[in-house]
Amino acid sequence: MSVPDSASTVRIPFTELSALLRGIFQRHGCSDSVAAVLAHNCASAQRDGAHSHGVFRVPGYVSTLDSGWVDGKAEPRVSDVASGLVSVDAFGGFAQPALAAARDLLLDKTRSAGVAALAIHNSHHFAALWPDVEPFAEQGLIALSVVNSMTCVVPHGARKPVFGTNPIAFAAPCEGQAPIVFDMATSAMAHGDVQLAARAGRPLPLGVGVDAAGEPTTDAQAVLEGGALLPFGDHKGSALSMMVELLAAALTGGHFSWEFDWTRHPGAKTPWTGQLLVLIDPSKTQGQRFAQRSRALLERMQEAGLSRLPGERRHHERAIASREGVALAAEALAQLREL
Ligand code: NDP
Ligand code: PYC
Repeated sequence: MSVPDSASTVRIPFTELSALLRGIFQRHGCSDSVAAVLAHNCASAQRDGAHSHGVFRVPGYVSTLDSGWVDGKAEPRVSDVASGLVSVDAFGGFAQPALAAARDLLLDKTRSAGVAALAIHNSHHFAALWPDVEPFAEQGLIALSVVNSMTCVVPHGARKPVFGTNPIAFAAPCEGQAPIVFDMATSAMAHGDVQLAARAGRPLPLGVGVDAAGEPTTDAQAVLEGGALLPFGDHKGSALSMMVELLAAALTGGHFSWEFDWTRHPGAKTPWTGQLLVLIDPSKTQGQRFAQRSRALLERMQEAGLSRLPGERRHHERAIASREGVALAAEALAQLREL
């Protein structure tokens, strides 16, 4: 499924896209509640122009569900393990329904203690991470989340892949505007974007990946077929990616990115790993002042010449989508309708 270009773009209402996706997930083995969560997540990514994790991912979800690698009907088990800690066993299902199941308890703990963490394990995350943090900042909280994925990133100074593309997402309230949100892979490029580049025959920038012989390459296909990605920012991104493995897998009880074997499930695409989410209630230290201080920082950055904030492009796309409908390629919509 391709990124829409202006020639082939169609627009449909968000609710219609969500309903279409929900039906697809149900048809391919998800319970109604899991299908609703995944559909909302995927439609939101498409709405915001987050193309590497919008409808482009649907064939991957479907082939994974059909392969039996993930349990679309798993019932997450939530455990209240400590005053500031909730643990969820996703039972081989998706991470987002596990987060949904723990949300109320996590919010109660954060509101009473000022800080709380959610450790999810035995879970599959195949999506953008910002939808997991943004809603908390809309409720006045600071949220930080990390998830590890499948081994395809060579640690800085090493020769073989160990890490996943391991994103970090952060969201914080800001007075008078949408929360400040960033969400970034710790690899030089998300795997999804390498797939999109390969599909479009676009070269990658140098420094993104290596081929099967470990040589630098700009050929996206060579990265996907036996090659590997590199961390962003050399040793610095590599250290962050290592941190994500420790927090999302070692701490939660999930698999490291290199630890699961999906070879007996042809079509499996979703990493079977773990996720950590930390919430902080800034009103406990700052009252209403945190959001004002966020605003002051942004204004200072803008006065210094900053023309674009992280998250700004998504909000721009979201505003257009709310007026005109969610954009997707005509052939992608046709493929969804077939599915
Ligand atoms: P990008 O490099 O596209 O963007 C990273 C962040 O930087 C975003 O918050 C983006 O905001 C912001 N940004 C981009 N360009 C600028 C700019 N010029 N000035 C200021 N801010 C900017 O993201 P990635 O390719 O690293 O990741 C894409 C997605 O892939 C993420 O959603 C991530 O969660 C997902 N992913 C998921 C994985 C999983 O295992 N589930 C694994 C790896 C990645 P904006 O959004 O507004 O463009
Ligand atoms: O784009 O790197 C990625 C990715 C991995 C798992 C889900 N998305």
